[in-house]
Amino acid sequence: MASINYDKIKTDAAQHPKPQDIKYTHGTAGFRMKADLLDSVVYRVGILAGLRSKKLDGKVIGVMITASHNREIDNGVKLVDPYGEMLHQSWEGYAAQLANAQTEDELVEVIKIIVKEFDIDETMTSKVIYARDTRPSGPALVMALEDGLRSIGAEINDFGIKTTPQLHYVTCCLNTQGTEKSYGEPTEAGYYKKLANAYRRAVEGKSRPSPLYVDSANGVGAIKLKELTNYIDKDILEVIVLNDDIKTQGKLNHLCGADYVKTNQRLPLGLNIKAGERAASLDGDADRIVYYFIDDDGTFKLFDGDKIGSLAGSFIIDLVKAAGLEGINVGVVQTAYANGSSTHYLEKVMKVPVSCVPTGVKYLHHEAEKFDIGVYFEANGHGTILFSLTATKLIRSSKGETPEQEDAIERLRALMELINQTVGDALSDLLLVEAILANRQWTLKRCNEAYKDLPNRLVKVIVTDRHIFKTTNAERTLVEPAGLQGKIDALVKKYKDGRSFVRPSGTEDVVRVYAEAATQKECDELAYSVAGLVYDEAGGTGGRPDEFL
Ligand code: 16G
Ligand code: MG
Repeated sequence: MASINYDKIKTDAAQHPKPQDIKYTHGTAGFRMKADLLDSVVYRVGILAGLRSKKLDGKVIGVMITASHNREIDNGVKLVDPYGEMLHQSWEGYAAQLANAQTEDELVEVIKIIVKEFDIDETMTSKVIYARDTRPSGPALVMALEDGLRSIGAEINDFGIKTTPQLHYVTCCLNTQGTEKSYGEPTEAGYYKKLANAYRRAVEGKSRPSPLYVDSANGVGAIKLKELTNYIDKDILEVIVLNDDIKTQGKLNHLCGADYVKTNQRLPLGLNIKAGERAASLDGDADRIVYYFIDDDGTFKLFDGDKIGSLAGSFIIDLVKAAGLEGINVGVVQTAYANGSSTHYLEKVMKVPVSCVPTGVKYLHHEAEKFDIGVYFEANGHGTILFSLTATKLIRSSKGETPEQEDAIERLRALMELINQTVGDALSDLLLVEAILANRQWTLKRCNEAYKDLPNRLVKVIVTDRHIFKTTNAERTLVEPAGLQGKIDALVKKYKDGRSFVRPSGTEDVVRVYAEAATQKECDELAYSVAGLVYDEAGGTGGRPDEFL
């Protein structure tokens, strides 16, 4: 392989000029903003992916073009590291520098700095696989990405329209082929077969739960979920896919999808379930899922990521015990958004260790890796379960002494295959929840009785500069603006079971305020008082969020 051709980069980059006066930030999940501002960023991310692959001895790097649950006019781009993890943090700053280099000369300078900083062998091969969701801006951004990849001389592999977790899956498969960590067949069909076979094994001998209605946010999840269900016999799972219009412009995530349902705590448009029925919503790139049902009295009941995580955690713990594998330690990882009741239930009732980390998959994933089996779920519905290599080998090789033990071990083996361990995956998580319902022979309403959520409220505040907000203690305490936390604490003290925290969003230009308290009224009061405080004291713009005061 030849060295990097900097002249070619200069010429190519001129086709993707950086707009003036825009400062790009690498947020929680890569770059995300209005799609028409992303051309130069995506081109440069192509170069970055090539460099990252070179640094990792030619391992395959993934690039996903999506803006998840954001509006349809937004888009985004993020890198996937070789085993499906998010881009290593040490590279995020350089990603931003690349995106912000104003001229072609500056861009080349930054590339040279990266090469030097990471001691990259320029002649090393680089391999990149990429995919996109169904957004109308996707194809043009893919072309910009391909230009960037060609500029750096990467071997390219277009994986087409996929869910984000499918890209994580295939990246991991490509990099583990033929090793003891071999993750599966590196194709879309391989993904479906792996999940479908595992589901069949996980529910062996159990009767089918009632049909599941799925709101797929009019996004990529609709086509991929239908595909997946083609691999699973109707006798063991019946899924009715709704909000599957990926053609009509403006429908993606509009009044539907996991984020809408979680935030508004109500049914999405296009889905009318009756008492006793259950449904789930995916987000725009199908890496989040929340469940819900209509109670006998007609009320909407949300079964969010905390509930899913708690259900999965308790099911796994029971299986580990039933399998006679008590040596395996199970832990749960949450963020500050986890409902206080879920943390209480896990720690005090299930007696599971619970860690709290900052928002974002990169933090949750790494913390979960510290356990033999680490369950991580964000309240918003993003989550998965990680099995360490030791736990995997033990579960694979164990022989039960009784038929009951053998059965539990076999179910654990099936779950290990069923769960997409590379990242939270709405389709895999859907099968996980359905498998638990089938095994327990419980309704979702019965699962929901494990604990009762504390009323909670999330409020957005628009401020002049969200970057002045600095947090610590897994985002539960504000360090800056100085003095604000003390005032928040004073408000929280007034409410029974009150809790509130403030953090800058990593994906939107807003500050988020979360609050919970004993009753919905008190919780709303607390949330809006804190939001008002932030607005007044930290540069609020565009209307004070004081609807409830
Ligand atoms: C991104 C994160 C998700 C997080 C959310 C928070 C990844 C892959 N995704 O979607 O984990 O919950 O951002 O958004 O890390 P916020 O910072 O705007 O609240
Ligand atoms: Mg998403």
